[in-house]
Amino acid sequence: MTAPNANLFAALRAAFPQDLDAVAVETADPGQPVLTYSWRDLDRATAMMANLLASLKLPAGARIAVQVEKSVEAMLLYLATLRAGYVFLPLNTAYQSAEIEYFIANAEPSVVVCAAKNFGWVSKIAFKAGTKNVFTLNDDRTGSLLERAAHCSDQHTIALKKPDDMAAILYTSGTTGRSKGAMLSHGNLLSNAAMLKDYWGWKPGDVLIHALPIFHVHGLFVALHGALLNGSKMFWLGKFDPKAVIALMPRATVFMGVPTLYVRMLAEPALNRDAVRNMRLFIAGSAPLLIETFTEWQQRTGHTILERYGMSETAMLTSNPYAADARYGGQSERRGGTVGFPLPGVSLRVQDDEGQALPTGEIGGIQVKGPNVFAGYWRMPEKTKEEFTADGWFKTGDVGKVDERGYVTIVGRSKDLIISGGYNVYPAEIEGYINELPGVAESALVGVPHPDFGEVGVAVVTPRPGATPDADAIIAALKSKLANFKIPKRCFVVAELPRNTMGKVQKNLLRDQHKALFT
Ligand code: MCA
Ligand code: AMP
Repeated sequence: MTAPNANLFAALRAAFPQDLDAVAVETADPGQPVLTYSWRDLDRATAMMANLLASLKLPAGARIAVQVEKSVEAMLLYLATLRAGYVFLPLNTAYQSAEIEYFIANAEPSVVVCAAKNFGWVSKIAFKAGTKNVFTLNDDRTGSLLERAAHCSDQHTIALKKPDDMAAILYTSGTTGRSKGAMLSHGNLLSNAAMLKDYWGWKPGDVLIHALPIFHVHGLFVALHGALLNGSKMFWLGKFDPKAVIALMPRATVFMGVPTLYVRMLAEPALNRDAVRNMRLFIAGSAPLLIETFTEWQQRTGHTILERYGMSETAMLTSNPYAADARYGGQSERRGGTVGFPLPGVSLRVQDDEGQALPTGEIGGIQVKGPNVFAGYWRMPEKTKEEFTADGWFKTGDVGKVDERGYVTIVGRSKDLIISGGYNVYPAEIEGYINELPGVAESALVGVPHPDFGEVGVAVVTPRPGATPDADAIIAALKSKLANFKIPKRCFVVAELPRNTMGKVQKNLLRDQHKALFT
């Protein structure tokens, strides 16, 4: 007997509702015309794009790197890449040329898709790296990708895939050195999506408000797969807008967002019990949800946000319960400040630095195992080895504990990482750029509390002897090199950085010193 097709798209396609003319996606950006796409449109458009990719005669496992503004067509390109059996490589639109150059050189994509306005510099980088095909795709349904796909057939047989075949590469930075590409398989993504469909109680009639970017796990996998696997309609926003999301709520049932989105909606007087009367579930993740936000949301709307925890390397790992969880004595409470229980199929343990398992309630490094955990980093076997224990558990770099009721709490990170508005900023990367600037001896980037983004980066810089580097000039210089969310929100030039007896910079002291800058 032949094995069933493990292509993730095959599972998503099988979940399309019987009525293919029903609305699958409705755009909802304020001030823009409303566009609707039926399930038939999704099927036909992904077939045409998949046929275009197939016509390029790409090698097996070819990477399709995509840096475009969020649009329904960009989402269809992701689905078409799965459908054609290639590997999707999404890139944040904020990345600038030095960042893109690294990703393209490292991943060696066969196809690069970018916005027409960036074609000049992106194609130069891509052609230099040996990429043969560069297409454009704009958020107004124009560009060479769609022009070429328009000539392709709308019939396409979904490419045959095995569970371990790679579906996507998501770049995630390391504590030292450059970004690593986490290789996620069809099996990783489908097992996670299918389990979440069940755990979060997706049901007929659910409607998702999709307001997250689609170049990271949260928007691309958790939200999108959730809706598609349930055959659910999506309201589609190219950019998050708190007023627009609140106005959509009476016609929707599910919303997912990073904490900043909840903070911004709470600032809107229109957010009240009447606005959320039809909503079934609010989910938060990607960064810690402050207990104040959790409580205020409960008071204003009567809804308890369900917080969950995941990573690019693993998709979702833990979640507060949606309903009574029989594995944990039927507990159903969504507890603020915790990230809930390990998801079904996911094993989680807490270890100390010596690799000893820690008892309930004790704080240590969180390690995980499960069908969702990635195979490794693209072309970095050594890095992959470092991140796994000898007995095969993935070291998350998050520090936490499991309480006697089974709830997991994240208390910190052993990795030097700042999460700002749901985006990751790796201090080592930013410090590297600052240290190269004229007049700079060394620098330290620390995360401090911020009312909107949760946490933001602040740079502390020392001058070279005789030099007087200017804080504003440092920020301005970084802006021309790095994605905007990575730019420190403030910069200080000081005589020296605090160090411990081992000579290591004491970032905790700097963090403490600047903790009230924005609050
Ligand atoms: C924008 N800015 C930021 C951020 N976003 N600064 C710090 N952190 C940010 N996240 C700055 C820009 O640099 C700019 O500054 C100014 O804000 C306005 O930029 P704009 O793009 O207009 O901002 P925005 O539209 O208001 O964006 C804020 C946002 C966005 C909507 C919160 O950051 C966002 O969509 N975040 C979600 C990220 C996400 O999906 N993460 C999931 C990762 P200037 O004017 O000075 O240039 S997946 C993940 O983490 C794991 C696996 C998981 O568990 O899900
Ligand atoms: P990424 O590199 O984008 O995959 O980010 C993954 C990291 O985001 C995790 O290792 C955590 O540090 C953090 N994270 C995700 N969800 C949560 C959450 N609910 N609470 C705290 N941290 C989170």
